[in-house]
Amino acid sequence: MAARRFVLFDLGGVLLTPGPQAAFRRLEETLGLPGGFLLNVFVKSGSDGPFAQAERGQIPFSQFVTEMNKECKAFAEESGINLPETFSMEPAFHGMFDDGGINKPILKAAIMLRNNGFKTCVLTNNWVDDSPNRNRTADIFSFLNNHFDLVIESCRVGMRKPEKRIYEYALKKLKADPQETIFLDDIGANLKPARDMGIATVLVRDTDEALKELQDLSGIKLIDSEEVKPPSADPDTVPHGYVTIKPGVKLHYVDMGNGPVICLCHGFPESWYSWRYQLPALAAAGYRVIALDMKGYGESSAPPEIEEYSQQQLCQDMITFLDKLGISQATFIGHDWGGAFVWNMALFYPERVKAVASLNTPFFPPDPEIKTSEKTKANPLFDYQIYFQEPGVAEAELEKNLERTIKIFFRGPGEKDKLAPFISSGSVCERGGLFVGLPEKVPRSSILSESALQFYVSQFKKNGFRGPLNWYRNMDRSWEWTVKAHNWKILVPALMVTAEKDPVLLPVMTTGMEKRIPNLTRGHIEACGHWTQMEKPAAVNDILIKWLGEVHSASVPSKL
Ligand code: CPU
Repeated sequence: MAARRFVLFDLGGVLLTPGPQAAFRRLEETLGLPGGFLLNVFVKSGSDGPFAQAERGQIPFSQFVTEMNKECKAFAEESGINLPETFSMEPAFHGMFDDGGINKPILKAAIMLRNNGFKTCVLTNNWVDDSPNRNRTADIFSFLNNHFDLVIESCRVGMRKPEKRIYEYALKKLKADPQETIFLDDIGANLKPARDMGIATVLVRDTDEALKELQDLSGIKLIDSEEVKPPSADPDTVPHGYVTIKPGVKLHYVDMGNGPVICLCHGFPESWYSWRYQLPALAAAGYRVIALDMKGYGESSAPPEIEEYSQQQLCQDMITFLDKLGISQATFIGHDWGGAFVWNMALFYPERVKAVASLNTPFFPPDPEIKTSEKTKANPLFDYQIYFQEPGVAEAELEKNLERTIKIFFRGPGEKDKLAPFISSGSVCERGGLFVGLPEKVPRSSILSESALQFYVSQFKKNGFRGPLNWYRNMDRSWEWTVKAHNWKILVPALMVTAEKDPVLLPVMTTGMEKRIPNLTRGHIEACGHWTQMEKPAAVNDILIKWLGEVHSASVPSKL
């Protein structure tokens, strides 16, 4: 028998719960109507009545409601039921999913199947929604379009379940055979024609039961499986933007979603792509997410001068970037060097910063008595930063074999292989190089897929490591700038997320941050090393979305 490789999901009642039938019951209860009244009217109106017409897209929702109200009145009269003068069935469709919403375990299963090479499809009977509530429908469909390979809406294709031709249409679009396909619906009558065609069907009454059946049919472990990786932004299809901040210098960014602006600032040696698992999740949560290639990286310009990468210059660049995009305020989230940078944005430009969050990087206020270069020399963990000072030296080592460089950097904590779990950041000067003593052939870590590795390599091919290393070469220039704020407080809403196993930015380094950031919120991720966003993407997304919701509560309703 052919292996099942395609899965069709019904929407209302399967992916969204509790579904239309529960909404009908609620309206019946509110109006004191006999149970099943509305369903009876629907059944009676038949396969050419207003509901079927709406589902085939022949009439929009508003017209369907007018017609259906007439039918309800006629049916009530016939059956001696008292309908209030003002009766309308429209409220049954209002907030139909407000009690529940997306069925998370089913969505998780759909994502896992897709991550395992299955093609996933939503097959829904729906209508053209011109109701005042249509923005919610828009949120739902734009979310589905991003999480499934295909979304088939009956009202767009002029056919509806249980007509056989809509199943044939779905199979043709997916290039699937019935024997390769599984279909989940909560209405038995919708499953019947599909089953007759040879499609495996699952009647969804109870989520756990349905998942068991889906697991057996697909052969993929869907229950009690490990944390599922959230969907990733794809460099080829995500929207890209470019802002020229001065002649010859541009910043490149990726731009997803709609709502209050969030700027994501990556660290060394990374890319906008380090936020690939955060972009779709934050966009779906109701934000416009801008993930930059920081100056010196990827498709952004990489001027050669060291001063171009001072914290003062980088912050000024960011202000110009916001101005040119017409963005007055944004929430800044940074990791590693991006974290150090966003703390400075909050300190020096609080007007432009709605809120600030840092992954791994503590807020290190400058010591007015001791220059940063001296402080760095005194910390053995930061010895690599001293090695990075001499222009050209680390460039030569890191650019020699880009694939090896990226494979060495991006490793999780305690990965058992011939390499040390992480490059040793100490004694680098003494060893005469960061990679000295490491083998020529290095295995790729499980946190980095082959395509992610190739993407990072392609990005560093463009401008090499000079710009990125220049971020380290402004220690005392940036110290002089920041020292005037050595005792200023950060009062914008702030979040510090520590990563238990980061070997360079240790959680303990954040002790005492509350003195300077009195309203600091904290998050902590266990068993997480330095590359937080790709090591623990679901945990990062959960922490960020919860905190963003608190910070933006007045302006952002939760989307789904
Ligand atoms: C690890 C070990 C050696 C060399 C490079 C790395 N991050 C990768 C992590 C480098 C880093 O240096 N971050 C800075 C950010 C600003 C504060 C100091 C640390």
